[in-house]
Amino acid sequence: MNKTLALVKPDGVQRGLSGQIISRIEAKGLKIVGMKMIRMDSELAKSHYSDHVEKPFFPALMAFITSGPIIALALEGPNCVQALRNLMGTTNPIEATPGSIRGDLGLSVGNNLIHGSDSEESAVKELGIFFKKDELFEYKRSIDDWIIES
Ligand code: D4T
Repeated sequence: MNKTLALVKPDGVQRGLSGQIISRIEAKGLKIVGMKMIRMDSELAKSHYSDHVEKPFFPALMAFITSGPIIALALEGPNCVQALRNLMGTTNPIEATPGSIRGDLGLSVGNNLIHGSDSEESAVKELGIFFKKDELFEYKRSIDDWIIES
């Protein structure tokens, strides 16, 4: 089964929205197979956002993402990369569809609450950055047969 990475960003933790964000992920049917709170240091942040090094917003992004703890989640489910991206809404919360996490809870592109891997390739790379093998769990939920078509 495919996996993806979600991060509740520092604004989500500071605003007390972690529970609500994780709850939406669970309600969608995605299975949490790893979860931890960490504070990203600049080395981890640079590695995670290496594609954005040249962007004008990179310094602000570094300051923001390292400003406080985040919650990293490893998620599993069919088409989970796309499922999570749809649940999150577009990058700018003002443009994000109401009903999505960013559309309902955010106002600023720099404080957009949640990260989700943008492709299966990124998911593999990012899960490797945030989780060791023994921090990921394999288990069956009794509700899976009601969520996942066989
Ligand atoms: P992440 O990577 O955090 O899941 O966000 P997205 O995949 O939706 O968006 P992204 O990679 O283009 O941007 C990464 C991160 O940078 C912030 N950002 C982005 C910003 O502060 N100003 C900007 O103009 C853009 C485009 C928000 C997300």
